[in-house]
Amino acid sequence: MTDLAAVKRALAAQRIETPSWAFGNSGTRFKVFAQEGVPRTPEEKIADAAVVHRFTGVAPTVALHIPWDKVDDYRALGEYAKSEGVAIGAINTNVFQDNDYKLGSVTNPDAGIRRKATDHLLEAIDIMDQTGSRDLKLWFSDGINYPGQDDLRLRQDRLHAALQEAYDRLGDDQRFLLEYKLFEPAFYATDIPDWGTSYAHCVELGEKATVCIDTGHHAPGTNIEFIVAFLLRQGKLGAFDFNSRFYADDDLMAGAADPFQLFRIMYEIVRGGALDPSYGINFMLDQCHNIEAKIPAIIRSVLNIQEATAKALLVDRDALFQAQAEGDVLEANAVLMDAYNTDVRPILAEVRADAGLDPDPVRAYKASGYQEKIVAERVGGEQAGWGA
Ligand code: PSV
Ligand code: MN
Repeated sequence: MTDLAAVKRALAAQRIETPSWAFGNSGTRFKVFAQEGVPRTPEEKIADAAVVHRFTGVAPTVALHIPWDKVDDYRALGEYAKSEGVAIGAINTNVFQDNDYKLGSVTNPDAGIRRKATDHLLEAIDIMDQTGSRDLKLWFSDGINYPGQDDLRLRQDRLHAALQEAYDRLGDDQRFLLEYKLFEPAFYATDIPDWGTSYAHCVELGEKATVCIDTGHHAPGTNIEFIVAFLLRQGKLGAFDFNSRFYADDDLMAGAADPFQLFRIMYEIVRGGALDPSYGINFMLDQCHNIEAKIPAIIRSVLNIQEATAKALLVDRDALFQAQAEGDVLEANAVLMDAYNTDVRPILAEVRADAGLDPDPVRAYKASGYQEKIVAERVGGEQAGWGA
């Protein structure tokens, strides 16, 4: 039997980090459709993130991406975030948008370019010192497009050297989140293509290096919950970048493409005792809202993760373990599916009501007038975003 009060407590304590870039304009290589009311400054992105937190109650931190969110005074930005009711979370590095990085950043054959990329990682740690951030998220677009283009093994050596330098610069309360991605922008060989590569580098570096699972960064059909279970067992899972994919790295709303997969992932988190923020996993979103309104899409993503989590918490684990021990295949599967097929929206509505929130955060956001306010106010200036 599941203890409903404990389920509600766990849901109330859950934390999800929003990404500053999801509030900006984004698109594909074919077109970026600008939207009205989109933030023009890091402060405006933080203000939008604070609104997501105000309506959901579980998104109190926002990740920054440097240099997209570059400011002169990060302490002041942190103070601003605090005044809005949120805090700055992970610092993301960007060594993929400079002409120098055509052949790679930290794995580039040119030592000068490797230096420049590594210096950016160190700069990001300086920023963490000012924002009080614990997490440095590293994603490298590095890789090659053609067999023979560069030496696969040497590139691993260069990668390790840069990671080691940044690792050595981390403070006592800081850590790495090392992300992997199967392909794109490199089409033949990516330097950190999978969790195993990320894990091996993290093990070599030490305990402050952990793996970040971006749910969109796998081959179709990959069993992501297995990766979660394995990394938890090794104490090497540091974070998620949640999003949905139908084909490749689609960056759609978490839970939109495959809510069952999200449930299976969250079940492994619950089963591993890793849901509570004190465990140290950073549950981040990493999404782009190309055609839909951004703030309600981010709220919807948070709700989808909460629903998957609620279902995972409802799994009758005693019954499940018993069926597993008895080799009762059908019963074990039925126990899991019973939880998945439960409508958890009423439970979450109660959790929100208990926290003084509207039970329906998307509806409440739409009724709040915030969207109309930012459309009216954010006129002129340059909207955040990238592309055409
Ligand atoms: C790369 O596809 C990625 O998932 C990394 O996390 C980046 O930092 C992020 O997207 C930015 O778009
Ligand atoms: Mn990511």
